[in-house]
Amino acid sequence: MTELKGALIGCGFFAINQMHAWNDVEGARITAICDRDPERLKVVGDQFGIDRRYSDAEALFADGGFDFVDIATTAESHRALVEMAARSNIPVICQKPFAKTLSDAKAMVMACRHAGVALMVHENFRWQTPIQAVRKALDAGAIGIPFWGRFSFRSGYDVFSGQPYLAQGERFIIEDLGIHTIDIARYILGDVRSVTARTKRVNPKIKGEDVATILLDHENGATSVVDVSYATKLSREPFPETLIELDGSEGTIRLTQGYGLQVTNAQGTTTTDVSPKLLPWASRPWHNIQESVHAIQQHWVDQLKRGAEHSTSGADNLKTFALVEAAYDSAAKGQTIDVGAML
Ligand code: NAD
Ligand code: 89Y
Repeated sequence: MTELKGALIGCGFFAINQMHAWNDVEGARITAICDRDPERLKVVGDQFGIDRRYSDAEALFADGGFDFVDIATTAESHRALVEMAARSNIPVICQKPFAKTLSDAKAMVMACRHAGVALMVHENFRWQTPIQAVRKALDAGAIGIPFWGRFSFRSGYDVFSGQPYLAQGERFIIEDLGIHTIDIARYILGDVRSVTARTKRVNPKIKGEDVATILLDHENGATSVVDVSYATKLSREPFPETLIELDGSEGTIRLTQGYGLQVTNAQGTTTTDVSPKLLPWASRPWHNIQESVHAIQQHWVDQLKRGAEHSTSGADNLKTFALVEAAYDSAAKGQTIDVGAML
């Protein structure tokens, strides 16, 4: 198999996971890195033995010599960097949140489409082992046709120590975490027609909302609730588990805390352990997310080599991103938002 060469831009907190995963992915390796912060460039360059180091993305693209770029910076820089990749005809992976606004996100998809380069958003949560197991059970017809769902992420975990910028933005949980939960809802129950949301800030030390309750009307007639909180103190901390409840015409699925998958139908109830693997470089409780980083990056390489569309392509992610925008809009106006009109 020819090995693809990649460049990674943004050597911060989460990029460490991406770099570890690239070491394990078959068919690709990172040969150049870029960060405008010289300290981060040195830490990641030394840890992963990368000699080609750039402080400026324009200089990285000008030198070239790589087959794809993995953008692991925060959202403010995504549009400029994705457009740089498109101008250089380089296929591109971009971290979530894809952009600052839906119109930026649309422009980024268009730029890559016009350049004819692949664009995948690093929307990894749907690649988690437990989420894949739920999808598999549904596809096998275990509960017939689902008509209702709940996708729940409630935690009191301190995400601010590793990612201090999360405490500083006007927007927090929907844009940062709920975006994944909404994407899972779309992945499991399909695209969404309209959104109604309510938000709250409980933690006085942060700027944005840390609690959101979102009602989704799916195009197939199913209804789901996405509820997310970083203000929920529980006896057993579930971070970073997404819990799922699905009711279908022939039974129910429950993805419970501790990675148990319970399926109930006419045959009775089965409970399966769908825990993620603890990869050699991973650490609890992040291992669920870390395993999904490896899975999505392997998917990137496999689909790129086949010339096939990625599960979380830029075009697919516009539909998740629009739901995030719609949720904020709904909470601000106290109204239900028609999503079709936004896309
Ligand atoms: P971070 O601030 O720790 O790291 C970002 C790095 O990018 C910094 O080192 C910064 O110097 C560098 N950078 C920013 N703009 C640049 C530019 N124009 N050129 C070169 N370097 C630049 O942020 P983080 O916590 O690692 O988050 C990065 C992204 O990953 C965010 O969008 C975040 O939402 C996302 N994230 C995703 C997951 C997931 O599971 N998918 C988990 C955590 C974070
Ligand atoms: O940034 C977030 C993400 O994408 O997954 C969890 C997280 O690190 C904190 O909410």
